[in-house]
Amino acid sequence: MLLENKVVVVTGGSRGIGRAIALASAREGADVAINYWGDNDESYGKASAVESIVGEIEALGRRAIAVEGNVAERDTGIELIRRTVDAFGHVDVLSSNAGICPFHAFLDMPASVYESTVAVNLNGAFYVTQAAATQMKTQGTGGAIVATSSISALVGGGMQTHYTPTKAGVHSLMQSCAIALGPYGIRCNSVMPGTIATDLNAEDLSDTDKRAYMTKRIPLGRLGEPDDVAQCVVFLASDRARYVTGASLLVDGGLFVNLQ
Ligand code: RM4
Repeated sequence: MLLENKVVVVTGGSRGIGRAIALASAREGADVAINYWGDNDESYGKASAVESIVGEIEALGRRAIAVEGNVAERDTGIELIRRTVDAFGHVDVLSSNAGICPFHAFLDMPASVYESTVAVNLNGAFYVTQAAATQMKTQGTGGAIVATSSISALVGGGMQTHYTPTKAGVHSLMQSCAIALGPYGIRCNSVMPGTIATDLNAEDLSDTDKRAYMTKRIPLGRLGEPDDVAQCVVFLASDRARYVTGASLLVDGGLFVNLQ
């Protein structure tokens, strides 16, 4: 068990990649605190997405709490960590995963779309990382922070001019936090998912031509699944990566390197 008795905090943990990270962490022996925002629809049968993930984790014999809040607000991260410590006594791992990507053309993009994307993806990552690292420093036993950056930290998207800079920022945040937090034994790394089929891009990939184009560009021949990313997050969070900090791991099926 790679995360035996660890306490893992996952932002955006009720759906998509975050949900997979929460489940994978529980399967590896962790108790999990899940942040979610406005996810009350009954999208998983009778239960909401967050009730469903809490139930799945408890069915694995691990503990789970769900804390609602918009990570764009600084107090959300502070409250999330407080509630986690109240419930489980400590924090060992942060998966800073919450993110949005409302695809939009550049020239007519409203300020609200740009500003909300920056607020959630970059400001949110900064605030929740700060809150978790403060608790880890107080605990004095180190920790691991894994941020969900993206292939889009390295390449662009014509409909993602608001989004790609935030993912580059998250990547850079982890590099600087690795330096700032290394003295406390806190490791900071990022994963860079490629095109992973989730709610985030369901509408975009409902265009069958685009879905086929993206799939054709991927050397492994398929879009990614959330658990493909979650397994890499578990590795970076675990003691197997004990000497890895300031690093980033592409999880993209070879998409980034595939020019021809
Ligand atoms: C990723 C990449 C994918 C897109 C998601 C939303 O960074 O651009 O192609 O589907 O974002």
